[in-house]
Amino acid sequence: MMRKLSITIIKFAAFCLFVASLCSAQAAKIREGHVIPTDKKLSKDTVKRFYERGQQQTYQGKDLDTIGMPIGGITTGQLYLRGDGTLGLWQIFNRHVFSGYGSDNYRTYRPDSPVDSGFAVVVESNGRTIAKPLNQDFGTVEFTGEYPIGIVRYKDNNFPVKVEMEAFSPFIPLNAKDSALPATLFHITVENTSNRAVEAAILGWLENAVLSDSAKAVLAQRRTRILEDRNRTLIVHTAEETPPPEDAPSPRSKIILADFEGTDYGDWKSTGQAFGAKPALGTLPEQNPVSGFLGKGLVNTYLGGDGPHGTLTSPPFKINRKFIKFLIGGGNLIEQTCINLIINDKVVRTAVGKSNEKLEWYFWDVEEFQGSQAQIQIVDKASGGWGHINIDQIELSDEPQKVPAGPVDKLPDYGSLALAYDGKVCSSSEASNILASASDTLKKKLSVQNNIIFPVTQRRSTTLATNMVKLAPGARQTFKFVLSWFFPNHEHGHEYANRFKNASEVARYVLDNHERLAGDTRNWHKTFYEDSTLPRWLLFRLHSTVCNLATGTCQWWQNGRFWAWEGVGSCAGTCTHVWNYAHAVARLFPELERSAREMQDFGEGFDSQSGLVGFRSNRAYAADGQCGTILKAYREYLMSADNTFLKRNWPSIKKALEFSIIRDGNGDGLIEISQHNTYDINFEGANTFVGSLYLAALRAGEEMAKDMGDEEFAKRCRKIFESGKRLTIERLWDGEYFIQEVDLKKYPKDQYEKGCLSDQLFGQGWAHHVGLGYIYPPENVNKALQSVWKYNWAPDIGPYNINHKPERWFASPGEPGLFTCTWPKTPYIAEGVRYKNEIWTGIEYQVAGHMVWEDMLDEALAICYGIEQRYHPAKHNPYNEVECGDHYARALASWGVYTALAGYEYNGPKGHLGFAPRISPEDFRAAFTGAEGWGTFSQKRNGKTQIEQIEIRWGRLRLKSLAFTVPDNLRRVKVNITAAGKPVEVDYALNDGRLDIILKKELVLSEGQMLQVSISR
Ligand SMILES: [Ca+2]
Ligand SMILES: [Ca+2]
Ligand SMILES: [Ca+2]
Repeated sequence: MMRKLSITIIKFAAFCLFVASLCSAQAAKIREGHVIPTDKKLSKDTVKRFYERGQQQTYQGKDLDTIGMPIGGITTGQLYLRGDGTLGLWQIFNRHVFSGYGSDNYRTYRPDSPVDSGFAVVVESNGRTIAKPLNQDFGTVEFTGEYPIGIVRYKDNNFPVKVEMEAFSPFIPLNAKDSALPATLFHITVENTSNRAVEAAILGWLENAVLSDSAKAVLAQRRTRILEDRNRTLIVHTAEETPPPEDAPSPRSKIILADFEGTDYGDWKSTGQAFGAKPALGTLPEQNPVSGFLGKGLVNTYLGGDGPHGTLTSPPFKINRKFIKFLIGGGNLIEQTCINLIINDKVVRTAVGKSNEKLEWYFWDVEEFQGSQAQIQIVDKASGGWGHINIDQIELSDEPQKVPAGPVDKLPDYGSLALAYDGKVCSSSEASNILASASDTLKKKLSVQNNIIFPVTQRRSTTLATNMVKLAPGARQTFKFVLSWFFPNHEHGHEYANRFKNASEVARYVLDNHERLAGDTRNWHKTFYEDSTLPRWLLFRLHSTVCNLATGTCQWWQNGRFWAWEGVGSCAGTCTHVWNYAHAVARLFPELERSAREMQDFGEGFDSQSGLVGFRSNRAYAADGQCGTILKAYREYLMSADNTFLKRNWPSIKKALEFSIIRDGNGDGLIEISQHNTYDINFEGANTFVGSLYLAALRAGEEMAKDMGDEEFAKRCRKIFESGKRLTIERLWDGEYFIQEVDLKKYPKDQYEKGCLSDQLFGQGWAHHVGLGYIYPPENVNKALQSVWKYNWAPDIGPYNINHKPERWFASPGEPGLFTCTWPKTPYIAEGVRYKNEIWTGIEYQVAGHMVWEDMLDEALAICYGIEQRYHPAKHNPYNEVECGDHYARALASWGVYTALAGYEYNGPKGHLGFAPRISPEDFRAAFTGAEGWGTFSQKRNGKTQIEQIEIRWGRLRLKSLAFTVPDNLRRVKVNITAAGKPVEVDYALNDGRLDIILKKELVLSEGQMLQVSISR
């Protein structure tokens, strides 16, 4: 053993010498165990496929199961359109849903559907009426979804009509309010495919799910009405406190079923280890303080920590009161840390804790079970975080517990839900006849009654049946529905509650403005997907992550502040270092990002004394987040129509940059002290992960200082930047890529030292995105990115992950992916940077976007295609790129790839727009956004001329200057410009293939107008 070790040491020393001797040379020998092939096995055919324009994707069969496309308005909750056109998830009730830290998010499953709703097509043909629900059992079902628009097609050869359902929530870039409507539009088109006339109608139904989470803990009733106005019909669901019965008998005295004050559990039976032999006496060892229980004893399964499992079951007892009340605390894991009421071996009521050690009152309405024999079972089946439950004082009572739920109208899931049909419905008797034609299961749950009140513990759905429409063979008819919701009692309120008072108002707004809302949404879809020359799969992938805005990840508070988790319910506070990667929101809805800068980074999270930007709106420092905040502020300034945002925030931005300069210490442009960062660890010593962000931030600071007339600060930034740039090459360049300067003896944990970090040029990518150019010499940048590709991207992550297990799996063996960090040339550091062996789509997009700027197009597309393969619906929901939680914010980095492909540069306040397409520059077309409008840009080259066209499809675009690229061999060109058909006077200059054009007079292009630039030899 000793001998073997010393040989290893000698080998290691020799290896180190060898590496040292190569310190400025090219590729060193690749370490054994670094089983990432340098040959990426990309055949010519595969690469060709990356670039093909291709078709819109359509899925059917098993592939439909995983699909869950967010279909509600941005920041209004999370509602899925499932692959078969049914709705899923239904997280619109302000409940904090935590989708997990990531270990189990990358799994194959069908999203559930806790709320009953749906549509059915009704056909009368040959005197027979048949109602056929629009779901997976229809026959052939096909899903096509390019966010924000989902289309589901239904066909059955034995059925006389086919149906197409188009579903979306209005989504209009730069119009955040109309994109943040708590509503979904459905256009259901029925086409007669038979050769005889038929009559057709649509049934639409919706459960009253108001108080969906509180139902079992409050005394309330649900109310459903059917309203008709202006040729429209609405099902309106609400709820309210149950009025006290008028001549109610006085309550009987309560019965205490268990108070857990004894020295054992009495006649309750326990299994497993979690409950021990007797009730706990308060807090258990290593547990946070437990409170809220009565007397001295309680059930507390933190016995030996969260690990143990067990059950504790009461003897059978007779339910002889209207309510069962108890105190509950501990984990909120459904079916895992819970208390159940069991009747005839069935769980009829259940409750979980709130991940809180304080016990709180909870009650079940059990009036319907009076007279039954029942048992109570307390369950601990969990071992992870919050894997325990606390229970005390179980009582039978005729009165519900008033505290702590509070008034019904203040509950988070209090509000209203509506389903509106834009047209006349048939009478309730006709509707009943139609319902009679439905299957028994459908019939049983639907009602067409138009004014009902029922206890909140009951589940009821209400139905609208549209008037029957005659359809000749080949004829079609579209039925328009709006689903809307209004749940204002979010902890911070909803922006939408400033504009509406209930769900029916929302539905009416959507229908009143239908033409514009649907028109603008389809216009964006057409401009982005259909009118583009980019590969359709790539457009799908890069836009798909934008749907994260319409999930539990993102919120828009009533005070106007945009706020986000990292992933759904996971890690709070619009984390600065995670949002460093996210470009989509800033480009599509810049006002939301501006609010996050202004109200969080330079607002609640800002320490104006020191300039610290708390990275979760707190008072904690993250070095990458701090520098990234400067870059984001610069980007938000560039995406503004004028300089008012910068003017208001410049003192804070400057102060925040000075905070980083102080961390640099000697102003040499390298930050060496401890740097907490997005890998949830601290880097020690100079490195280009934080370093490149710092240098790019200094450049952004210089530009902003100049625009604010602060020449002195601009000069200071430039001086530090120049020094940092020089020293980085001197000290951190290893010949192939950038390394970290660190003493591993002093800091053995969490560092990467001579490893190859995929994010090593994060700040350089940023610099390109905001038009700051190179912060390091181009040849080093290019070589380093080549090395990231060579050493960190695997066509199959399996072999490497078998050697080096990841903390969490976000890719499976057989799938491609880019590792966070590897050690291709020096020994693997098992204790090195955290998450090193994981695959994060956010990093992949960050690197791919940067590769596009460096003209490494094949590599960039291979990385994106790898994500596309991993998120094929055969395996995973293509709309849900996971990391720490579902719909992870970092994935919004995809927009950086998109803007890079166009070589997009924009400065709103200065009226500057430029393009340098990196993909098919001879024939390129893509959508773009500005501060006040969006449209499509195209470039066509032939032998003699190059034509650029900028067409505004929405809003307006103010222009003072333009920039394009021409082929390298052109030295002199002639430029001709027209706007809306009229000539425009310009000055222009050509330098190294870049053509800069200055308009002699500012120009505003409005919707529908086009600017054309003809460049000829
Ligand atoms: Ca007790
Ligand atoms: Ca446990
Ligand atoms: Ca320094």
